[in-house]
Amino acid sequence: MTRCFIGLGSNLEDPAGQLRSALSAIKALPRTTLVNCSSFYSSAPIGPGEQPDYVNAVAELDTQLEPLALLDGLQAIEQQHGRERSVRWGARTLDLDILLFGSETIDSPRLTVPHPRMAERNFVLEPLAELAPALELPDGNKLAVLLQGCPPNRLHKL
Ligand code: A4P
Ligand code: MG
Repeated sequence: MTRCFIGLGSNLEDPAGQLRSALSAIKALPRTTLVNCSSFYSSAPIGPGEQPDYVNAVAELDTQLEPLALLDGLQAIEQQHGRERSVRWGARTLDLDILLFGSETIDSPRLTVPHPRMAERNFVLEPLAELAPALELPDGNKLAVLLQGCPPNRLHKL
């Protein structure tokens, strides 16, 4: 079993509903147990153009899946939720990112773990700190320290 953290984000078509539905789908992934989920947060969009605010959360799970099999499962859930990939960082019905996969560091064409931009995003770090306040990243950085250095971004708990 590997303990993983997944970032959930949506800013289209009932974002909180998208996250609730995604959590049910994550629960149903094979060889995977949903352990916990953070509160839902509203956050200002990072990305091009005018976009609605996001709803973000982090889920904690235990899985026996290999990292790429987990990514396949998460991408299938994104597709089931009408995810269209056009503009990078554009508005989306559902984004599921593997933030951490145990203490592994992965650098492959389809998967980079830890998620390369998590350390500068309070909409990732804040919900993660709710679940695992004493967490350290594989490079030894402490979550609490990263959070202090993170730019603020109109984040509030829903
Ligand atoms: N990929 C590589 N590493 C990972 C990983 N750790 N987890 C690859 C998931 N996928 C990973 O992702 C593109 C490719 O990244 C995938 O095919 C996968 O093989 P995508 O979901 O198609 O595209 P994307 O999400 O638009 O791109 P990217 O660069 O992953 O964006 P981010 O960094 O996820 O940012 N603002 C707020 N407030 N809240 C948000 O949640 N999210 C984004 C997306 C931008 N602005 C936001 C938010
Ligand atoms: Mg993504």
